[in-house]
Amino acid sequence: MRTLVDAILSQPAPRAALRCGHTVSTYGDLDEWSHGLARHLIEVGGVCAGVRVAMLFEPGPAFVATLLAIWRARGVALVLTDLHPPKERAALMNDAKPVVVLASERLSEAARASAGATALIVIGSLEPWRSATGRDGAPWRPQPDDLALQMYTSGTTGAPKGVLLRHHHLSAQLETLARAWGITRDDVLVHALPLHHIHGLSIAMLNVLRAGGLVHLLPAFDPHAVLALCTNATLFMGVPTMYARLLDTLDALDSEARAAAIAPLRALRLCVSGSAALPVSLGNRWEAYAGRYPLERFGMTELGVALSNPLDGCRVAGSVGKPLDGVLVRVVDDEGTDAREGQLLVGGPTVFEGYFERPDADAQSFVVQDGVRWFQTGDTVRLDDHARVQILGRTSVDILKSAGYKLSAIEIEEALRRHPAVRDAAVVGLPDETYGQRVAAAVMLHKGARALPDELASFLREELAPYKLPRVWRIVDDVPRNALGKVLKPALTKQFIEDFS
Ligand code: MLC
Ligand code: AMP
Repeated sequence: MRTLVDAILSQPAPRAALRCGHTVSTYGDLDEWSHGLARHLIEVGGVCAGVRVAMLFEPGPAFVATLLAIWRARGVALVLTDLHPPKERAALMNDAKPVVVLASERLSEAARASAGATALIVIGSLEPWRSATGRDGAPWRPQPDDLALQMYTSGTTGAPKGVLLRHHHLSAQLETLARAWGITRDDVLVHALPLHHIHGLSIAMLNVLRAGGLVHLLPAFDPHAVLALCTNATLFMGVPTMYARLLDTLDALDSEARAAAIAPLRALRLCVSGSAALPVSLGNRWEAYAGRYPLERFGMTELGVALSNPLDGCRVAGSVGKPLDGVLVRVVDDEGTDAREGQLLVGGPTVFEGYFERPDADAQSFVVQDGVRWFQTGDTVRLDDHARVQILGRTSVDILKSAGYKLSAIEIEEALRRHPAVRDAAVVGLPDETYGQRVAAAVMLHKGARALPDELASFLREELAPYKLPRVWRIVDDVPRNALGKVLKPALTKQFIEDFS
């Protein structure tokens, strides 16, 4: 089996792989930079198969060269982000215990703040790392069985869990996905997703690099920059919130500027939406401008993309389509019996290994039946008459999706309880057309204590990434509870919604 690294490094050296601003990097550049970096990681960093290596970079060639280098040294990449405050990054580092952290010059201080005693390698210019590879038979390639990624995802307990993906999982995920979406070396992707999640990292960026295409990497999502880059591109992939922002931007243009912005959108080969439900109204607005309803698909950190609407043929609004080739899917009711409506289970070669040092979470997440190891996704779905899947929501009220980010209500509540004035907190998601859900917090204070939402938000900013922060606050005496004192989240959500209407 060819790994992603084999696929990327087998592309013709002069071909353009990445464009960031005016800087273009070729596949040959990525090969030579990652070769030199891998040598250093092996010879100086002590990296070998299974060893964890953290990396903190902005989107750009150094990000990709470093990721390839970690993999060439057979290490396991832990992708960090500067969206996290130092505390949150340090918690991930404590869990994963990488032997070394690599960081860009700009983010080296941030990396140092969370690295503790872990060795730090700062990558300034890439040129000093360039090392001729003798491309044929160059050593330093990962094996399909090597662990490739430890990606953190929020769960129903407080702390995020490390999802373990081997190279053969990534290959299986991207081979079937590239076939389904017809990804080729002629593709040019406009990329504005964060790279510390599977959507931006693998489903979008690595998917196109594996095929030898070109990725326009933006430093962050900016609707005007995305629209400008769509000229001469073939692909765009985003979360529904990005589609909402792009549509609002188009709506705000005068008719001449709008017509100029729409023409390149209409020329795109494929626009994909995922990570959260695409509201049908948003899909329809997009279709009115861009000429085609976005291709909606369903994925997870644990398994890449599992279900997709077709590239050609009928895309059904509100449905995430059918399983990709090789992806096994079942829908089961509460008793585990096959049903038309119930929890989605996924099996087959794309399904991850398990959670890092979390046998409890593995035991809760997998069931083995008829020789298949089924992953219980925690998503409630319905099958239509054509075996297409519609996502109805999460089985747990404590998992939220806001702007495409999966959030744990428990993690946010635990962080709030660390504030000295807070006695208890309950976090829920309020339905929202642009964000999917808005995070809302009901906070109960200790007797005599005072704290304003702004102060609580500033406190949380030191604890959690900004995208996890509540946007709606209530200071309350108590929240609806059952006889055992457990918070009734649906009743609390209703209260919040009524307060707004
Ligand atoms: C931002 N804002 C929010 C918000 N995020 N309001 C409510 N809820 C949220 N979640 C508000 C801010 O307060 C601010 O308001 C304004 O929006 C701009 O904020 P911002 O921080 O500049 O937002 P922005 O950077 O533009 O972020 C929006 C985004 C980002 C969509 C670009 O959230 C994003 O990159 N999401 C992608 C997440 C992702 O990649 N998920 C994939 C997980 S993997 P004001 O009033 O100050 O203007 C996965 C598997 C799979 O799910 O299937 O793909
Ligand atoms: P993550 O853990 O961040 O990888 O998020 C995975 C979750 O995102 C899934 O379990 C779903 O709940 C959600 N998701 C992904 N794609 C879609 C989609 N197209 N529609 C609805 N939910 C989605």
